[in-house]
Amino acid sequence: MKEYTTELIRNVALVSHGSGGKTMLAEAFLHVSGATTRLGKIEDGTTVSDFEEEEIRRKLSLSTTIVPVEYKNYKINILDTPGYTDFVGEVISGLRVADGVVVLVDSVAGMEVGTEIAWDYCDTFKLPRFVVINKMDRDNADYKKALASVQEFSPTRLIPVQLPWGEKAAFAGVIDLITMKAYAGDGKTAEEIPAEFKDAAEEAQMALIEAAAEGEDTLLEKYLESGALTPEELLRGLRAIVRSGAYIPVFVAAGAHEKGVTPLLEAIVELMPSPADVAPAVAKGKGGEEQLPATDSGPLAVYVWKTTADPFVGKLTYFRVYSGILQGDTRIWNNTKETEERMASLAVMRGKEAIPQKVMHAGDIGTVAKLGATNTGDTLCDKAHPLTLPKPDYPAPLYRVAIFPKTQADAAKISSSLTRLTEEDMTLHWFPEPATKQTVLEGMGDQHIDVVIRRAQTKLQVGLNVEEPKVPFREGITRKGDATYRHKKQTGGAGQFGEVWLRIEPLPDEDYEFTDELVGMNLSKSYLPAIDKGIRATLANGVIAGYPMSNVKVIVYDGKEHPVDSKPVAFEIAGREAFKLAVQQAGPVLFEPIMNARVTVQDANMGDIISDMNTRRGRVVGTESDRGRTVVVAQVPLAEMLRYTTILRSITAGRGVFSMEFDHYEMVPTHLAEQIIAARQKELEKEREED
Ligand SMILES: Nc1nc2c(ncn2[C@@H]2O[C@H](COP(=O)(O)OP(=O)(O)OP(=O)(O)O)[C@@H](O)[C@H]2O)c(=O)[nH]1
Ligand SMILES: [Mg+2]
Repeated sequence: MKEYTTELIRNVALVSHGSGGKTMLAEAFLHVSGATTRLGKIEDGTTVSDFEEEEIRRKLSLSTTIVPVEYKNYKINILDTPGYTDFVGEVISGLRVADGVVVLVDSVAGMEVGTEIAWDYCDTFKLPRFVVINKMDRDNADYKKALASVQEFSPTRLIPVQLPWGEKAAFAGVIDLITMKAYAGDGKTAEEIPAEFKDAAEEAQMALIEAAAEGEDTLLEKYLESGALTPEELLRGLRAIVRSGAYIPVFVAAGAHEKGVTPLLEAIVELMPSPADVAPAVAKGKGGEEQLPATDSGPLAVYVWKTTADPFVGKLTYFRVYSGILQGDTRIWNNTKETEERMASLAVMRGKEAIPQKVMHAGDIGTVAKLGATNTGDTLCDKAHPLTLPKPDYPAPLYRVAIFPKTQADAAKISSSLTRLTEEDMTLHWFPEPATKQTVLEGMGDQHIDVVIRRAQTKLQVGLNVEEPKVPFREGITRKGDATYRHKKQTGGAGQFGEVWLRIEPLPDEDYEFTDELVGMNLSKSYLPAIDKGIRATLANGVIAGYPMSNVKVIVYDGKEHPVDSKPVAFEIAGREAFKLAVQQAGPVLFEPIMNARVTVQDANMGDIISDMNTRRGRVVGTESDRGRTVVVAQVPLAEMLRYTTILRSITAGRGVFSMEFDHYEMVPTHLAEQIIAARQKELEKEREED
């Protein structure tokens, strides 16, 4: 592959709802540009972009793949993102390094929820975008209806730059309103617009010229005076309104049949910005913020947007050079990890194929193998000029499972494997949950977790089982309690003796406080640490249901000791038992995590969502309206939300999305708490029998 300088590079992400045809469009780009001799198929598992075993098995994309397309003198780095909402983290990572986006809209389904989510992220990253009404060959294709559904959603005006040349089986290609030519099939050659489309094309071109004239004051003046623009002026104006985000141009295609594909490539190089045309990246440097225009002469600033682990290749780091020029086989400074890395040789990936590169210019996207410490989100730079590029926000996890190793050998590898997997995937998290003594894995949905478990098996050779996780309840008290306990044991020679008198009270703002009000000589203060230790151990393991207890203040106010038999261990036991007795008097309760949830659905589903929330002990705090959708805001116990991704999918036929984050702990209603305590007591009994 040639070396491409900044102006000749385009970084363009493809986004849409699942199955919008992104991977096939990328495949068609490669084929028409001559990079491949055969057009792969999703059904045969032969596309360049969906090369991972799991992608082939499921016939859909699971991660963002990079597909460089060489067209004319340009290189278009296509970022093919997954559409299934569980993998939204990959979309965010892809958009982070894109300068423009092609949004695919199915000609039958129109705007869909996955498209809406991706659209909102394009707004977050302020990316100029194209809309492509795709799959125009489908039986029920309806260009006008699909376009209207996008316009209804988009606050930005849409402007067609092409018209479909027929529809459904009669879809022959595209009629281009810039050149006023028709392009049949893959669109490599231009021809006259067929007579029956002439009037429609002329009318549509007027609208296009009017929009393009807004791009520049001089163009607007000329348009107002003469009512026309030359093709060059039209293009110039169009470029301005697309890059500024004033308008979104609309195209048509049938990617899988390669129809409309060349005109689309042409539009990408003509209208989408090069890395040099976008606002400079802003990095944190030693002296504050630094603006980094994409030039080879700037300070080196490289952002890592993706990392993969492969049993054969090892670790592969995907980066974008924001500023400066990157050479292979050198040393580089990882400013995030504050460590130097040895860079092996550089490559450009085309799906799974690595194409070696000597250098990468500012703005380009490439890979390097076998970096030790570097992970997704890190910045690589010159040690003498340390810089940190910002990492995007990823959504909080929505779905959690408890993880168990399949075998003893798997148990030994579990934490290192989970750490590796979570380093690769910014929406995946794991942690040991002390409250339930389970290993928890959190992600965006059941499919996400399922894919991760399979990757653990195939890539890291670690077998994992998954179970519904326990809820991390907490124990607490509601009023004061008071108790005394005497521990006395006489076995042969030395005995044990310790007696503790204590009070406990609720402590709203702190987990635990231990004090004393000892006066006189009944109990020496030197035994207090032992008492404290006994109570702390009990707090960790809980008193009523086996969950950790918190928000308790303990006041030891008296006790008794024995000149010979008193020793710390005796007070540890006495403290523990006195504490347990006090808890029983102090109105012990269970607390549960309450989440703030935002559920976004079509207006028609609002009633169902609210009544379902009521059955989940949720409190609807309010509703907001957002472009034809309703956002239901609720506070709801985590215990009721463990499988909400699936529930929501079934209530809304896949058209709803939600987000949630932990907010606070609240008391579990008595009747439920009783059930949980009884279940835990049974479990404990069983454990005791097994021991
Ligand atoms: N009729 C028709 N079918 C298409 C077209 N493009 C893709 N398809 C089919 O639609 C399905 C999904 O295509 P993909 O290219 O995998 O879509 P995608 O957007 O990459 O899907 P995800 O990766 O799951 O988000 C496959 O069965 C394709 O064969 C098209 O232009 N016309
Ligand atoms: Mg795909």
